[in-house]
Amino acid sequence: MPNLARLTLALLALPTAAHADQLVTLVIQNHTFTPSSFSVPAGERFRIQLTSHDESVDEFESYDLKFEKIIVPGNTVTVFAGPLHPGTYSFFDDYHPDQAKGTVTAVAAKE
Ligand SMILES: [Cu+2]
Repeated sequence: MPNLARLTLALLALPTAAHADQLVTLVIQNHTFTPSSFSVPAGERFRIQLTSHDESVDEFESYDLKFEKIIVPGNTVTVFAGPLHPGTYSFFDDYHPDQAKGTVTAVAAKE
């Protein structure tokens, strides 16, 4: 087998997508996020799937994580975020920002 083909096969065998982006599931109800705080591994992309049990439209937003998404009652939306440096980042419902707030903490992997 030509070396190039052998190399290609070897690369294909590597676990390039060792794990899919971590999925975090949130609910918003009465303009309150549950959970309102969660952790993710630093340095990895992740997804946040938010389902609304509110009775009015919300806007799921984060300046820190750079997403902004309208969510209508009864719907589910997914946003992508990360990879993050270790630290705590905030998100909120831009239509009820004083009430609906949450944080994501990116935790460095142990060496
Ligand atoms: Cu709201």
